[in-house]
Amino acid sequence: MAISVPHRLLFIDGEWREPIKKNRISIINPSTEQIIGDVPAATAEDVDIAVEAARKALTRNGGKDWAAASGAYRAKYLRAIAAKITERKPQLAKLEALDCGKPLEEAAWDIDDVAGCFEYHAHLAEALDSRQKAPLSLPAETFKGYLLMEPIGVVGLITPWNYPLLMATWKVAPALAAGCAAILKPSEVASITCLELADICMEVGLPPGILNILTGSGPEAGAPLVSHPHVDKIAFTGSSATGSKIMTAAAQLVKPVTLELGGKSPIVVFEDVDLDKAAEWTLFGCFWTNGQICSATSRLIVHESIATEFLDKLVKWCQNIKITDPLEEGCRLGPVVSRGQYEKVMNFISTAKTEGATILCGGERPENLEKGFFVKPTIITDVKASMQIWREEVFGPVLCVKTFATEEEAIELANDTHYGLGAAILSDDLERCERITKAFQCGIVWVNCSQPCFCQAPWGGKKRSGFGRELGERGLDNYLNVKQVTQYVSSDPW
Ligand code: TXE
Repeated sequence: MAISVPHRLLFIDGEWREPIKKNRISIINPSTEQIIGDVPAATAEDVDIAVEAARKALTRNGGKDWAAASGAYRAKYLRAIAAKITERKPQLAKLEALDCGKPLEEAAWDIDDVAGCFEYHAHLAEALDSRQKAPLSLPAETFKGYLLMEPIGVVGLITPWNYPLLMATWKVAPALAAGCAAILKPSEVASITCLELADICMEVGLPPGILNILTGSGPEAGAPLVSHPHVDKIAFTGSSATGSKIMTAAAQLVKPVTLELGGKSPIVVFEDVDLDKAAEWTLFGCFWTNGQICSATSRLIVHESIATEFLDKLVKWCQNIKITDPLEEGCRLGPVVSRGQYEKVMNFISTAKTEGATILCGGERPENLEKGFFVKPTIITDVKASMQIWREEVFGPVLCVKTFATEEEAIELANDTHYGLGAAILSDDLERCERITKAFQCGIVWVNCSQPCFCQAPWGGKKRSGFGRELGERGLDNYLNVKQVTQYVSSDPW
């Protein structure tokens, strides 16, 4: 089925609105380099209008329409959105594949995850009702204490391009479940499906102003959202550099932020593994979504006794990965998202060569593809821990490799990074896995796998990978103000 990009406007106060400055941003298909449509470009004026709409939505009817309604009431909307997402999965998956270049099959998994995430947060919204007035056990009989879980208010959600609709959902679903009103600012690089979410919200009759979606650039639409005095919290996923800017701007207003930033996650492979299974997880862990995952396990740390055999296997498998247009049957690896990202990845590879590393395979565009931002899966060896390729996030299909002799050495290599998002260990010795799990300095550990992600499990990192957790009950709590109430219950004077 041929697919066209719907012409959309900004989604503000439950309706489509032309951006005040009437500008639009072109969408480029990364496989063909052709312009396939455009999205509206919001500016500070549109942000003001959306924030005003969100504030009104929270207080409408004394708050009873949303913020002060029961979690069960809000859950109905979350479930209705989930059902519509599932109904529109074929269209949404194709748009996602077109926009950001991921294979259609992967885009379809993402859409399933989006529906699952809304569904899961419907449960959390219902469970929130039973968390209201949770009694506190106070050490004085003359006092009674309890907790009220209140929405934090109007939230600004700023998201990246690698999982456009899924990353938006990780923030929108808990914000709505908690009773907040939100302004979503997706990445200007890929935001088509986020505007389709707006269309779905209209279809299910979400109260106006509860979710507003402003496409546009970081400086023009993202920055005014962060520094808006009536936005109570910012949740951000993106680069560490932008995360740092957002934290600085938010600090001026002492505004809470959660930051899910970059990574350079290790995968440690011991000599006792089944090499085929380990190779599969290693390739999946680094090349899924074309390596454009914050948690990509892009530093392979392999035991020296199996390194040659293991790398031979990885290289052979890499050579058989089908690289083509993401909408083509059997595509396993599409293009990276944009020309800018393509040039960034190629620069990393050429710097690695200049610094003395060896390109074991890949390192170039596929010979048969003239157009598109394609990069062959690349494995780099003879890497030193001081090299840029070992230290910085590439965000492309590039795996770099070091070997180790002892467990201590493996842990030291794994932790020798400014980042701390994920880490994987592959070994048959489960006691060793447990020891190393504790030693890893990060927020997510995969044992005998890499990348599986469930919305029940809290997601986030430490060090320069950011702070705060998304998903799970902890993720919901980011959007809540926990109000403690202490009541004097004795008839005696105090
Ligand atoms: O990211 P940005 P970009 C990494 C990856 C990639 C690099 C650059 O290494 O190569 O970041 O990608 C908005 N105030 N990741 O430029 O700038 C922006 O519009 C407010 C890792 O796309 O971090 C977008 O919506 N908002 C990452 C969002 O921030 C601002 C996923 C992310 O953009 C802003 C993507 C500002 N001043 C890229 N400037 C991950 N952790 O998953 C930009 N934005």
